[in-house]
Amino acid sequence: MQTILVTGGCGFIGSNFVRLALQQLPACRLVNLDKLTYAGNPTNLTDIAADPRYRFVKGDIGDADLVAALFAEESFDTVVHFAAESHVDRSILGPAEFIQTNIVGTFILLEAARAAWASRSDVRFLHVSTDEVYGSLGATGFFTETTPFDPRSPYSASKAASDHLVSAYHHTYGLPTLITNCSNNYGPYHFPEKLIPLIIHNALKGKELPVYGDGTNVRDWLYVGDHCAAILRVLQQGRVGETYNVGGNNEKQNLEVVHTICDLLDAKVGLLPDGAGRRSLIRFVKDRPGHDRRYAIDAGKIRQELGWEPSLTFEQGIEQTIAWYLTHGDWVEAIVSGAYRDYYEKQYGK
Ligand code: NAD
Ligand code: TDX
Repeated sequence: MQTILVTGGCGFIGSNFVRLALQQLPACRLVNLDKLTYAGNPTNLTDIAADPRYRFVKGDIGDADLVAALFAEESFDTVVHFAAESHVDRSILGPAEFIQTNIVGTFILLEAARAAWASRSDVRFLHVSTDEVYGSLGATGFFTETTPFDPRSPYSASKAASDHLVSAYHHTYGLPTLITNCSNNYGPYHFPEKLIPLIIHNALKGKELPVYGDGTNVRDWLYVGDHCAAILRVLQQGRVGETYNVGGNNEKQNLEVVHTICDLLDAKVGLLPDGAGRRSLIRFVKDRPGHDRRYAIDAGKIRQELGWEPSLTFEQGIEQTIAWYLTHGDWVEAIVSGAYRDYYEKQYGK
């Protein structure tokens, strides 16, 4: 039986992964270690919480004693490491937590795995990372696994540091590691501080839709379920010590994404009470400092070596995502009226 430690399983991607792993790996045991920061939400996993194969542990990956005790108690053979501070804007406002969780926390997990696993080769440590470590592209070109790191925000710098540590533990200690660097995800359970869920929520409420700069920055969008499937594929078939880029070949300018959401919502729920379409809510606001211009992933390696392909286009994925948010209004409301309320109201009004 495979015994998996998932870190950050109550977040956006982690919760989608936990659900998929329990479906796809019937014989696994899965322990979810999550600190439940503002971004961690146990209700993301209400449907599987009673599964006898699943255990939730509230705790910090930076707590070395707790992590070592969990390794001793559960005899993990697999780690899938999602836990991180993940929002670029927050890393600009206050980088300290990003350094602590993303760098020090990853180091503590690596140390625990090294101590518990000694020289075992039948184990895997999969580190989930981002394309942002590669920096910013101009109008052309793609990030490959050999693109030099050039992180520009405290968030991406902390993720780059953690990627380097994971790689170093493979080269120095022979730890059987895998790294995935993925482009922007979207889909169910996406925390409403990030562009797509924020725009959906504000557009439904008739609130302003903040677009940074001129809205021409480009992101390469991937449906979260496709990212989770890629992680499982890398876990099962990836070559130890390797990095795999994951992306959906869905480059869009931010303004295009916002227009698409506005138009779909107008069509699905009707125009605003004053008869205007939701594009009228768009406001161009002050740009993010150091805003990366364009991300675009070359996913040729994972496609050719492991046969992974995204299953949804952006057009299909955004339809499904909007449908999910329309039927999960309570989930968003609970977040924006709970502990997150002060931050949200300061930015977007009551
Ligand atoms: P998220 O912010 O939604 O979730 C992060 C989770 O980690 C939360 O449940 C939080 O409580 C938990 N956590 C934070 N600090 C912790 C700590 N010290 N100890 C234990 N748990 C802690 O993030 P996400 O968007 O789901 O991203 C997950 C991972 O995927 C991150 O490592 C991120 O860098 C990476 N990633 C994200 C994207 C994206 O588009 N969201 C793309 C590529 C890679
Ligand atoms: O209000 C907004 N207005 C706006 O124009 C917000 C929140 C964002 N933006 C822009 C900034 C980016 O160009 O939209 C784009 C997407 O922004 P975010 O949703 O904040 O994502 P990004 O900064 O690209 O990072 C995301 O993808 C890579 C995740 O948050 C990271 O964790 C992941 O590594």
